[in-house]
Amino acid sequence: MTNHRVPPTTGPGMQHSGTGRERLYKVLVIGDLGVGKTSIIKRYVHHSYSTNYRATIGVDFALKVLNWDSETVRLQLWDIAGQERFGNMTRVYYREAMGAFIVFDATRPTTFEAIIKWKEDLDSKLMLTNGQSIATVLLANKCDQGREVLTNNNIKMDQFCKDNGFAGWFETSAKDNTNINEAANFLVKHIMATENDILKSEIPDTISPHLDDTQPKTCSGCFKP
Ligand SMILES: Nc1nc2c(ncn2[C@@H]2O[C@H](COP(=O)(O)OP(=O)(O)OP(=O)(O)O)[C@@H](O)[C@H]2O)c(=O)[nH]1
Ligand SMILES: [Mg+2]
Repeated sequence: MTNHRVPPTTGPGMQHSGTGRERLYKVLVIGDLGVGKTSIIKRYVHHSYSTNYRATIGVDFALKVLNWDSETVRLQLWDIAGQERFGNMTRVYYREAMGAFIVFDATRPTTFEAIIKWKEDLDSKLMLTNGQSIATVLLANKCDQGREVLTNNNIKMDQFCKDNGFAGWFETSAKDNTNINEAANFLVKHIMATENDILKSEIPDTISPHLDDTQPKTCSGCFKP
């Protein structure tokens, strides 16, 4: 069965509860087939890992709740099947997302090449209200399988991120639980920064009236002859 169910979102941003501020962020997890998206989410949210591969069909969801200073941050993680890049549902899935992980398998160069295609797909279908792309972090997964040529040049990877609009990159392993919390915290920080930018850019221009005290005051509301 194709899973094209979409959970209700209350829209990105801040809500107030009795105990303090709450933030809800929709975060996309995208990348080619079998790179480990579902495994990363399972590790992050359910603290578990399995070697069995069951391809995600359509999209799956998970919720991670974080205590962030005195606030609660809810990450609604959208685990989008690798095969969806060739479908036409991504526009629907991307709607209202505030952040994204784009994942590749550090042992398979073709999945690294697909990163650009995923990023282009994302940027062409989703933009923040200030015209910027959403906070996006690159994950080089399966790093437990040895450091690969793909990522062993940190300077090159940093430059790749700069050139292609990624906030940063992490070598991760869902198997060994490497860098997953770190990458998520990094993404949340960048989402919060972009959220502040949006709020700033959305403050409407205010017009300050200059009252000229030398003019006689009239009352347009009273039609006195
Ligand atoms: N060695 C190793 N294997 C991993 C890691 N993460 C995932 N795998 C394995 O890679 C296979 C695919 O993982 P999934 O998480 O299902 O991949 P996916 O990206 O969700 O794939 P689709 O749902 O088809 O898009 C599974 O057999 C996992 O056990 C990792 O960090 N290290
Ligand atoms: Mg999956």
